[in-house]
Parts: sequence; structure tokens; C-alpha cells
Amino acid sequence: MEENMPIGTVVGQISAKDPDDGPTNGEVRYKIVSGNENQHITVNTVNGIIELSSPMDYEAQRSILLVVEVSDLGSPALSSVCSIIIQIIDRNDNAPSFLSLRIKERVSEDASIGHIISQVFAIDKDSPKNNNNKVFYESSSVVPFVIEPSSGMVTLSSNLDRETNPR
Ligand SMILES: [Ca+2]
Ligand SMILES: [Ca+2]
Ligand SMILES: [Ca+2]
Repeated sequence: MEENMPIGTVVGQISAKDPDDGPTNGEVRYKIVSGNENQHITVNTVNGIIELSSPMDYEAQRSILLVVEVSDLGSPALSSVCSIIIQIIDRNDNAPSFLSLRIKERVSEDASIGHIISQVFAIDKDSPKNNNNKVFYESSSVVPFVIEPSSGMVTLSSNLDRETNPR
């Protein structure tokens, strides 16, 4: 199941068979007996439909363990349990963010083209699967620097002149 799915999304259905005859001995009821720590899931007592009761965040929790008990209505009731693991699939719901928003570097005006000025870093909390956390750098201002898209390395792209370009 993907993260951020709406409440009420049907995740699956459990079904158990009871070979006994009759309206009570053969009829079953489902109940979550353990797991489901953060109460994200409900299981319908009668039909075993597994539903989402609060949205999942992959970055906070990657799977849900459910232990479900099925019991008949006989007297005494007979039951068995089964465990279910629901894996959460990442969606690209986090934008990358820079580790520092302002970087100040001093560059000599006679630095040559290609001189390394700085390196910027950004992180993205999504999973590496599908490159959801892969970061590319791009500069949107007209400056005498270029930024290497994958490494974030900032280098000088034209000659500086303190008299025309004081900062
Ligand atoms: Ca998320
Ligand atoms: Ca995500
Ligand atoms: Ca992302």
C-alpha cells in the first residue's frame, strides 16, 4: 500500500473458512489481537475487510504488523490467529532541503575559471527507490558561477573583477 492513501482505503480482506455446519458453529468473526501499534488499520469483524483508519507516512513507518484472530460463534468458541504484514510504498512527497541556506565564501578576483568556490548539500527524506530522494542542483541567478548538478560543487565560470562585481 502506498503512503498518504485516504482513510477508508481497502488494503485487503482476510477470509477464513470453518467447515462446521450451522449458523453459529460455521460463522466466523475477525479481531485484531496485536500489532497495529499506531492504530492505522481496522478489520471488519464480520467480513474481514482490512481498511485504513488513518493515513500512513512512509518516512515515519514502513510496515504494519497485524495479528488477526478468527473465531467461530460456537460454544465454546474455537479460534486461530494469522499475522499479516502490510508494506508501505514510498511516494515522492518530500522536497529536498538545503543543509544551510546561506553560504558565504571569499574568492580572490584573480581566481581562475574552474576555481572551486563552495559545495552545497541538500537532503531529501524519501526512499532511494525510484530516485525519489535524488537531488539535482541548479542555479537560478545570473552569477559568474556554475553549479555541478549532481555534486553541488560551485565553480567559477568567468573572470571576476572586483570593480564591476564587488560581491
Ligand atoms: Ca511521507
Ligand atoms: Ca515519501
Ligand atoms: Ca523527494
